[in-house]
Amino acid sequence: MSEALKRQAAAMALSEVRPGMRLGLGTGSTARHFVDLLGEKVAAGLDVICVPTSEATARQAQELNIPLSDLDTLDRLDLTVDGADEIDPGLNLIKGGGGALLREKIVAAASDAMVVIADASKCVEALGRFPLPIEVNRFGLGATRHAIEQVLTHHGAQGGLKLRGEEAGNPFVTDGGHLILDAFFGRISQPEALSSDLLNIPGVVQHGLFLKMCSKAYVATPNGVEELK
Ligand code: ABF
Repeated sequence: MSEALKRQAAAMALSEVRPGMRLGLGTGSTARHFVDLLGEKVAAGLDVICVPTSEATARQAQELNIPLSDLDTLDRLDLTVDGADEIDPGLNLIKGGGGALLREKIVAAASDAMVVIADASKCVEALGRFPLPIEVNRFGLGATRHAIEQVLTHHGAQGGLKLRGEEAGNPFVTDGGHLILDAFFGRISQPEALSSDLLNIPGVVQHGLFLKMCSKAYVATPNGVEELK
């Protein structure tokens, strides 16, 4: 999907931004368009304060002179705009392909509304085609991995578990200093149960299922941007 279409979805989300808003800024190539467009509005005088979901987004926002804060200073946000890896018909999401899922979830949970921007390739009938990212503490990795594998078996995962970056000999490390295990399901039939089973494992920091968190999605198609809610 072209960058131009992603930018159209980002522009639709931008139309929801009002002066004085406290915004969460997502991560990824689609969210990057939103931050770009927001930077133009800020340069033209729009007054907003933003919390970034990654160091990468923070750098981009700083270059654009977008005022930044954090969730120590602001305990609630009005709106978060972020991308996604998968969107189901109920607006449940898989996120974390970009490795920023923990901060993305903290920021989204602190927001009154979460708007997702994406291209149509992200829409699925059921979550799970995209490997589910699971952020884990480095300590006890082997034991955590074993416990996650048992959960995968219980939930009928069709594939295994891969430590992100392991094949390249360079494990991916998140902004929080954790590792990511990607779980290959094929189809997730009980996302709520899977979510709680994963969070019951002590070494699991967070996972990329965002259930009932997204209030609206702008999905770019070759025929225009569709609003889903
Ligand atoms: C973030 O960026 C992630 O949660 C998701 O993994 C990814 C989507 O990236 P893109 O917009 O580049 O497809 O939103």
